[in-house]
Amino acid sequence: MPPHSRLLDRRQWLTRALAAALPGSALAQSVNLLGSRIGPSTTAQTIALEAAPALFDLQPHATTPGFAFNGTAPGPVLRLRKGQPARLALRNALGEPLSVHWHGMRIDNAADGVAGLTGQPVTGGGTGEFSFTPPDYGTFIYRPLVPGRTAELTGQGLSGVAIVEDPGLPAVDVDHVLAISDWALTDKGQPLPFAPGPGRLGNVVTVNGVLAPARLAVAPGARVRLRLANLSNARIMRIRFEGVRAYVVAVDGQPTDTFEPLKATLPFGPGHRFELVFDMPPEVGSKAMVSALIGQGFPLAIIETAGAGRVQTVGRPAIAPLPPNPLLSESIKLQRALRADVTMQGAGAEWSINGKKGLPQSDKPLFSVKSGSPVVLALKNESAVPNVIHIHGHSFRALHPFDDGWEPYWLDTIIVPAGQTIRCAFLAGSPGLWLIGSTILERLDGGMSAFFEVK
Ligand SMILES: [Cu+2]
Repeated sequence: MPPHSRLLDRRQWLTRALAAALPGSALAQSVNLLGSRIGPSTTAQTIALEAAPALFDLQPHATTPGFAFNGTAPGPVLRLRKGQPARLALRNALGEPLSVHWHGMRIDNAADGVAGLTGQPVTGGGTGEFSFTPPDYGTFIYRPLVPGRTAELTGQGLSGVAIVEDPGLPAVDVDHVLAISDWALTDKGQPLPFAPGPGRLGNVVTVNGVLAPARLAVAPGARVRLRLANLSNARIMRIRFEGVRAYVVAVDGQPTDTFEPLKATLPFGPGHRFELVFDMPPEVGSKAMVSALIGQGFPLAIIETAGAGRVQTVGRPAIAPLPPNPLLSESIKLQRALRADVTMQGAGAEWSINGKKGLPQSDKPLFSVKSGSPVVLALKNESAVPNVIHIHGHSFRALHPFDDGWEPYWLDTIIVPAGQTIRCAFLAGSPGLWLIGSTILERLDGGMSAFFEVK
């Protein structure tokens, strides 16, 4: 086939994909679309996303201008299948370049969506097509990653949750996403100005695009799986579970041995995901609550038993772990690891790693390593505030401070307290240039990023 006609085919495919995913009128009406609710789930391996200006109803008697994927913020929950190629058709109806990064997914580097590092962004008014194959089950985040512009693009509403669906074992009665965002708004609902700084903390918290708390009615005795994702630009919170015994079954998308969090609380930085399973009490009107420990405690979600239906709880097995991910090695030969420091510094609007500003200025990798080789990074936070650091395309283990033991879960994002060092270990994944960057997006834009090369 001559290249000319192949190009036409690609264009035709893109148009068809967009037409299939968006009702005919949605493309034309995407401006002035009133809807802050999370979009309906899609299960297609062909994902059509349109990023466009939108209006949200986040406060009474006010509309908030922002940006939306397919008309909502967060965008639709994307449900993908493990090991099967997914195709993204992206229409960028904004006036500036846009990329889509699949936060936490260990996919090919070319699909990682770091503008200027792993590929080129889609220009304003343009379209692009990307394909990737998710290797792991789990809960992930999609959002723009355009160095210098990520904070504003995301803070205006562009982010969403992507789920790679597992077989649903052990079985639960309810599987529900809680996507948490915070918005910095005036009392008239207008976004406060975006400016470089240490991080934009919101004053309006939404869960799945509606004002917190989200309310969920389930059958008495229901076994519930909650998938929490922190989509906020900068908000590090502690979350607490009340009214039930909640067990963590996955951290940052990867299954873990189940554990009950200490004092029923978890640290929850931007970019983190947790999956929890718990059993609701058998009585009608019982409540469970997920709250953020902000101020006196702030309810994010209230789950209440209602209705005449009753789940069969007699003889039900205890809450058990998800099957482990066979692709993640249980042993990493630390003695043979390449070792490198990732030193975080900064304040105000100026942030750096190892004394250098990252993308788009930096052009040299921190280190180069062969695929499959062990790597140990010392994540050193020399700033006066906690930092949240994320390694693209890899899941890592946090090592114990005084020996080479490790925490019993995998992470792709970690909170490093001020003045502290946390070491982490992983096996270098697929070839390419992988970003290490702050998930406090104002710091990412302000220079807190670097990258390494896998050969
Ligand atoms: Cu990421």
